[in-house]
Amino acid sequence: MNDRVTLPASLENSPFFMPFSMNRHFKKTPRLIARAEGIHYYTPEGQKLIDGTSGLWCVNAGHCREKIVKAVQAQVATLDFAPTFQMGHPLAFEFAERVAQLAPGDLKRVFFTNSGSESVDTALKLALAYHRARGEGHRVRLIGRERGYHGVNFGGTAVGGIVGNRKIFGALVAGVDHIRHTHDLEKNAFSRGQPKHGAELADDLERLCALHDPSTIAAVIVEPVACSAGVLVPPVGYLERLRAICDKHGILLIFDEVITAWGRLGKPFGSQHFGVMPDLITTAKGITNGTVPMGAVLMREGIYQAFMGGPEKAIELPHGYTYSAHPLACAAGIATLQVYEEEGLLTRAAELWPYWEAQAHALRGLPNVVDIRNIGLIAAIELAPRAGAPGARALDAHVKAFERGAYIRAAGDIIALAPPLIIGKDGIDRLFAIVRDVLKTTD
Ligand code: PXG
Ligand code: PLP
Repeated sequence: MNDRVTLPASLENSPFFMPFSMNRHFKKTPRLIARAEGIHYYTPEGQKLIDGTSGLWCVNAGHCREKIVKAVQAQVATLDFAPTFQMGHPLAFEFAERVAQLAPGDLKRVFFTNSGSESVDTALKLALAYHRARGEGHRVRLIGRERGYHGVNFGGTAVGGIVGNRKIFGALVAGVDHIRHTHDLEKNAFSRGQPKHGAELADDLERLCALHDPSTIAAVIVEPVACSAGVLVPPVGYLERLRAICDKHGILLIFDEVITAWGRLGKPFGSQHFGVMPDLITTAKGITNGTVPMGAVLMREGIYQAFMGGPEKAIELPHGYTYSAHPLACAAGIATLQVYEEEGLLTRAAELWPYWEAQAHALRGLPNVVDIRNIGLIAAIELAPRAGAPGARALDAHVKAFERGAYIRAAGDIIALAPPLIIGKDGIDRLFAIVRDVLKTTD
């Protein structure tokens, strides 16, 4: 145990402004984590918790993996930081090569960022600049989807479709519109895998094309599975239809794979599971197993080449972050991909899928459960909200689960589960036993 972990007597007046948190409530009744190993977290008092959400959907290979820890330790003592603006360090090129090897189709060019939010804003800027470089600078509009989550920077907030994340931040970015979301409990409740109904919701993009004229639209961004808004799995045929409409109108399709990449759906990328190729992919989280912040944008060869036409002694893309391709992140990323490969983790969700699905759907019939849905190693349990108190029921379940030995996420009244891909049947049983017990006793 890390002997530097000291517990303050009280957090009530702590200066830490916690992200996406109920600060005052949490600081009165804190739930702290001091240590992690494999699929478990440990509280400062030593209580063991199953990590039911891979941290925040990022620790796909499980916690504190020796190979990754050692790679980062060695790197920090060798090259702590090096610029990648007009300079380079070998690991950046090596890591890009390894990411490209796993990337689908011809999405083999890699731009490094430090988070999913930065990946999203980078992809949106790339889309605009790409069209301009090809003489289609009139394509200025960006289309997102209701209930989409694309991080918290200005572009991502603007194309995002979770109302609570947008409404207090002013006018955001001009020229953004949204297609309808795909969630339809009346038709699709208790679907296993992709729901049957709703492919035609992709046609909502045609509505926006008719409204704005397609020649003004640069890109459409969607999550292949909308995870943050409560695991909205795309209906059968939906993503294919979105792809066809984008092709018809010359619109770039961006898949935000910040959660669906790195094995979560049983393939390296979610696009490969669905068999639908986007033009750009945003990724982060699992790219370094959550160890060191990093993100990346993958793009098709034609997009990269569109920037390479000018004079050689000119900066092709005036965009990048101080920490793009940070040496620690590259070291963590290379070791992470090795662990994924050695342990077959990028396809393991496909093997666990039937067992996972059966255990998830076995919760049907418990109090207040109005839907259960699943894909890959992801499941969501949607609860009916308490009258006048949306979110309260799932928050209670989150707190109760913590007390009983599991860390699970609540998004509104939806419980989301996505454990590390190293989990076994025994771990899945233990996780669902706790969730069952919690649901039985949550009024
Ligand atoms: N796009 C998608 C699809 C995401 O899921 C981001 C962008 C932003 O990534 P960063 O690294 O900037 O946070 C995300 C992040 C949750 C939860 O519990 C989900 C995310 C982050 C934190 C919590 O659903 N997704
Ligand atoms: N703000 C100022 C004043 C800066 O100098 C920089 C980077 O040089 C940034 C913001 C952007 O920081 P980052 O590159 O870490 O995103």
